[in-house]
Amino acid sequence: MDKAQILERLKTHLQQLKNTHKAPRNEVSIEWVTQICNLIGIPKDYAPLCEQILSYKPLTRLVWLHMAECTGCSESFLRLDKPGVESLLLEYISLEYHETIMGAVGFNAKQCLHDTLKEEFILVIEGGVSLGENAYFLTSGADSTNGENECLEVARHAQAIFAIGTCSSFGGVQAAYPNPTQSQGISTFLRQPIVNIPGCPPSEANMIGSLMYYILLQEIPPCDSLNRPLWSYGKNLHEMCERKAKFESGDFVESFDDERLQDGYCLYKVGCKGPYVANNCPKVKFNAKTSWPVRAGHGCIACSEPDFWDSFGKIEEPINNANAYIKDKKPLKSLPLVHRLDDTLLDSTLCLELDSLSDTRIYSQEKQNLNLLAVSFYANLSALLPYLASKNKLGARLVENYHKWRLKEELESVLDSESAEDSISHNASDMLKLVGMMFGKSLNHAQVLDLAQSYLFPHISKLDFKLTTKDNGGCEIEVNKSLRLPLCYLLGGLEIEGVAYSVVSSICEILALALVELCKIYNISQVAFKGDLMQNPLIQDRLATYLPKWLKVV
Ligand code: FSX
Ligand code: SF4
Ligand code: F3S
Repeated sequence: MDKAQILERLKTHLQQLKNTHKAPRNEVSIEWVTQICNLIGIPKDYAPLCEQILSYKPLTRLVWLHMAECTGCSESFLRLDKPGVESLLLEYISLEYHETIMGAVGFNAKQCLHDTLKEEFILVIEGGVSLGENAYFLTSGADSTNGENECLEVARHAQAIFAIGTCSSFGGVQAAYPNPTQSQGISTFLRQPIVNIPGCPPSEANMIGSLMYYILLQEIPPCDSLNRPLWSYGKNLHEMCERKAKFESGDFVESFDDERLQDGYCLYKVGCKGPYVANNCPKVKFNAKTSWPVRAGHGCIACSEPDFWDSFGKIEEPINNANAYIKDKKPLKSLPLVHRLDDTLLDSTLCLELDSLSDTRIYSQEKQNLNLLAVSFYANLSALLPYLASKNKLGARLVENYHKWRLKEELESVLDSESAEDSISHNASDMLKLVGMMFGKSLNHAQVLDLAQSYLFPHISKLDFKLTTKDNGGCEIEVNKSLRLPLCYLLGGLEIEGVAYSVVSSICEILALALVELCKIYNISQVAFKGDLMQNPLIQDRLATYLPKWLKVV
C-alpha cells in the first residue's frame, strides 16, 4: 500500500466507526500511537487519524491458543511497556481466552472460548501442533479437544490468524530432528491466510506491531514469501547490528571470556548467525527495548528462521560442514545451454557467456560482438589488498588483520607479484582463483567450484556487489569493494567451502540481476547461456534460482 492508499484506508475506517459509535470510547496516548506508526510504516502525519480510530474503536477481541511450546512468546508479550500490557488489555484489546493468564478455569474457561467464537475476533496461536500418531497430543481442558482440532475449530471463525513464535510459524524446537511428535507449524494444516511472527520468542514489538497494523488498517501487513511481515522481517539483522563495523574490519571475539566482547567486537567466530537472519532485533530489542542477544554478548542463533535448530550447525561455532545436519539437500536446478545462438533468436535474446577463457559478457547480437556488461576487478591479492586498505579505516584494519592471520596460519606473504594494472581481469572465473589465493592456496576455478559444491548448508554469506546501468545502454557490476567480504568471513572462521559457495552464489545473483535489467532496457524476455563455466551444476542452479519466472530460457 502506498501513502495515499494508507490514508484512504484509515479515513474509511474512521468514518465507519463514527457511523456506528456516537462518541469516542476512551482517550488514547498520541505518543504511543506515533511510536506504533513509526514502527509499522504508517507515515507519522497520520498518527492523529490512528489516534481517533483507536478512541472510537471497541476493544478488539483476541483469542490466544497454546500448542506445543514453552510459553516464552507469552512471556515476551507481557514485557510490553508504554503502554504496559495491562493498559493495552484494558484500552485496546480484550483478551478473551489465554490459558496461562486468564482468571477462569475448567468449564468456565472453555465457555469463554465458545462464547467468543460467536462474534468477531483475532486468533493468535502460540506453538506448533503435534500431528503424530497419538490422537491425544495437546489435549486439554474440559471438553478434551486435541490441539489440531481446537486450532481447526477456532480458526474457522477467526477474522485473521497470527502464528506467534517460530514453533507456530515453522515447527520450531519441538519439530527438530527426530521430531517424535511430528510437530509442525500451523500453516501445514490450516488453509486460511496466516501471518507468521517467528522468533523464539519474537519481540513484543513484532507481536504488537503486527496486531496493531491489522487493527488500524483492517488488513494483514504486506509479507515476504514465508508470510512474515515486511516491516519487521524485511531486512537482514547483521546489516543493522551494532557490531557490524568490527565484522567489516575483521575484528572478532575469539571466545566468550575474551575481553574484547565488551568493546563491541563481532561474534561471528563464536557462532553468530546474524548474516543469515531476516529480523529486526537490533532495532526493536526485547524487554521494553532493554537489550537483544548480540548486545548481551551471545551470537544470534537464528531463532526466527525455519529449521533453525537443525540447519545452522553448532550454536557457538561458525557454520561448518563437519557439524552439518541437513534433512534434505534440495536437488540442483538445471538450465539448458546453447553453443551458438540461432539466427532467428539473435535480436530477441540476451546471451550470458561465462567462459573460463574469455571475458564474462552479456550480448544481444553475436555478429556485432557487443558486450553490454562491464565487469572488472583486481584478480591478484597484491593489487586488491592495497586497494581495500586505501578505501577507509575499516579496510585498512581488515587488511592488517588479514596479514596477521596469514602469518598465524603460516601462509606465504602475498605482496610480491604483478602491478595493479596487470592484474585487472574481466573474467568472473578469475574471481574464483582469487578466492583460492585468499585461502593461501593456488587453486584453479574448477577446484574452487568443487569446494563450493561440497558446502552442505543452504545459507549464503552474501557479497554486496552493486549493479549500475550506464548511459550507453549497458550495465556495470562493481566488484573490487565487495571482495573485502570473503576476507571478513574467512577471518571470522567460515570454512573455505562456505566462502567459495558464497562467492559463486553472489556472482550468479548479480549476473542474473544484470540480465534482468538489460532485458528490461531492451524489452527482451528471452535469455540464453553459453561457455564452459555454464556447464557447472552449481552455477546453473544458482542462476536458475535468481532468474524471474517471466524470463524464458532458450
Ligand atoms: Fe517458546 Fe513460544 Fe520458542 Fe516456541 O515462543 S520461546 S519454544 S517460539 O512458541 O513459547
Ligand atoms: Fe553482529 Fe553477528 Fe553480524 Fe557480527 S556476525 S556483525 S555480531 S550480527
Ligand atoms: Fe533470535 Fe537472533 Fe533475534 S537469536 S532473538 S533472531 S538476535
